[in-house]
Amino acid sequence: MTASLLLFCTGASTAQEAMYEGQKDQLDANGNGAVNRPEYQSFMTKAFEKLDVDNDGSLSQAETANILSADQLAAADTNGDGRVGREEFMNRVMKDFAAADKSGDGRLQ
Ligand SMILES: [Ca+2]
Ligand SMILES: [Ca+2]
Ligand SMILES: [Ca+2]
Repeated sequence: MTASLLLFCTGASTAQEAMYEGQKDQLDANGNGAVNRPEYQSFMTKAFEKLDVDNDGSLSQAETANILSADQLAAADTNGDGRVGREEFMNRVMKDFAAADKSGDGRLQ
């Protein structure tokens, strides 16, 4: 099972799916009908901040309990410290973006 951290915000199973489930308005900040990397990145930065309730710059198991399984957390936790740091989170979600961007033009639409 792959961890799509977009699950954090949408409950959809892929970034692409999320686009069709009403998140697009929020992701598409400039309203041009496509979501580019900077838009996605800033959306996800906000998502991270929302999830990091104790504000320590990383997501603990407790903070992600409702949205990630232990396996999904472990997949995102590349340095194995049991928490998903900001960098780990952003790496992970940008990989999701790349995977969803099938045409490879840097935009989801
Ligand atoms: Ca846009
Ligand atoms: Ca935290
Ligand atoms: Ca970590």
